[in-house]
Amino acid sequence: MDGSGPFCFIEWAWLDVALFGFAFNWLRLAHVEIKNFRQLHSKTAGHPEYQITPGVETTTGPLGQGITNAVGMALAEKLLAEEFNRPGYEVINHYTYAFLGDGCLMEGISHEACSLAGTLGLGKLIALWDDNGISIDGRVVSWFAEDTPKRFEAYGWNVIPNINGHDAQEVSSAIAYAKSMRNGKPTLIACKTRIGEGSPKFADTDKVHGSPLGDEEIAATRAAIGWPYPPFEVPREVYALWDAQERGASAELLWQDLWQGYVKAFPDLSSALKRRMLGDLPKDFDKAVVALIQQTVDQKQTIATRKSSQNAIEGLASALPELLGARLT
Ligand SMILES: Cc1ncc(C[n+]2csc(CCOP(=O)(O)OP(=O)(O)O)c2C)c(N)n1
Ligand SMILES: [Mg+2]
Repeated sequence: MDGSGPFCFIEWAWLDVALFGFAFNWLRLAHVEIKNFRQLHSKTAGHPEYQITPGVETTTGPLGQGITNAVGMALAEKLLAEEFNRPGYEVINHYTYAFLGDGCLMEGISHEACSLAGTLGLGKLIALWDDNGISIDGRVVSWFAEDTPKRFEAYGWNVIPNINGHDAQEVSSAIAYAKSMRNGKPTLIACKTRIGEGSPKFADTDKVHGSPLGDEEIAATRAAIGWPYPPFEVPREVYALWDAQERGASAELLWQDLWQGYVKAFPDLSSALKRRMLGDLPKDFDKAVVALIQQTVDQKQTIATRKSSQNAIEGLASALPELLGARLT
């Protein structure tokens, strides 16, 4: 999950180099798409768009929206696992990861969502904060000075502070540690980074937030980080390192085996889960909705709109078990 839009180039790079296994290789992005970054109608837009780029499961871009979607996805995982898993059949069992920046943390919606994630104990949510102390308008200290680790601890999260975000091994160990805690809390990993790392003139400045570096500075950056390859050339070794086809295929085969057993052992549960994954409505959903509307019209109640909202949610929920909503009274 990309929290803040600007991160999405990481996603495009992953989708360019990664191979996941036979059923998921269609996710690979044609390398040429990378050249169309931030162009209208391209598959590599400046913010990820659902249904335009394979591998993008939701549209993000407004700051705070990515982490909030991630909370929703982690909640979905937890609810589905509780409802559908059976001893020996953990058919739902995955982590949700989110990247978020300073801008996401400033948005009010991130407070609401992250507070709820702590309250609900979404222990399989792992958020990586790009803790670079800078935003589009410069250093954040004069308008965003709160203690973010303390804020997340107060929500009931695990916090792993001071990780070097430029060190893949350190980040990977932090993720492994987050998974090992198993205390039912979501985890925030604070990844210290320098924006534009490697650019001699613009590193650690807001100038690299979104504007191109220019040819001269790009050449200087390549030299500074020791990257000898020409533009858009990805060395074979990188593709080889990101080739997870074997691991992906065997993980998928294992899951398919588990699923076949589950289908035999729990035919009703498995068909209900399959329907939800396909996004289909229950068989008699239309009839139930028409009956609910008719009943409401017949009752002609004079009630507060929040009460009618509650009635609608409760009425629909009995016909659509996956519906979530909040009672306000
Ligand atoms: C709700 C919302 N307001 C404004 C923007 C425009 N915007 C895009 S990125 C950004 C700054 C984000 O700063 P940060 O998360 O620190 O990213 P960094 O500069 O460190 O990459 C802003 C204001 C937006 N995408 N969404
Ligand atoms: Mg920042």
